[in-house]
Amino acid sequence: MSNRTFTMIKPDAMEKGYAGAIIDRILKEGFRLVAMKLTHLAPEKAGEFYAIHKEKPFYGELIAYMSRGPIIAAILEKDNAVNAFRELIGATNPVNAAEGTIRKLFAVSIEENAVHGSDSDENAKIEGDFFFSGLERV
Ligand code: FUP
Repeated sequence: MSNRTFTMIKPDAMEKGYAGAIIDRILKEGFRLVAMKLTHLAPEKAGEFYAIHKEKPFYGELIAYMSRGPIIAAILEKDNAVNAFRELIGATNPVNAAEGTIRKLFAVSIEENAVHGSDSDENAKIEGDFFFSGLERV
């Protein structure tokens, strides 16, 4: 089992100024930051990232939302990272998210749900590689 996962703080959470609180919560849960950057997805890049949802009715809105403002992308490390992080963020739809989870606290709706968390070790690697090519040094 891999000890890494990938996350994004999505545009709705960024717009509301929740980034600091979300990162604080992630660190307090014992995740270590492996890589992190603030970036802004072009619609084509957002479409590529969510290519798996291409045929879904919500795809167009998902791409418009994910590219409408800056996001923070990060690779996180902890034992059993993928499952531990999905537990921390809660269900995709905040209405169904458990009390105290990040989506329960900060998400608006299933469409604008504040954070992303990889759903498997394989996708964590693919998604991390999508944004980062290694630890950057200046
Ligand atoms: P999750 O793994 O919890 O991020 O959820 P999914 O991979 O199922 O969905 C990815 C994103 O698609 C969600 F974060 C928001 C969007 N989505 C919708 O807009 N409507 C839906 O009914 C389902 C997902």
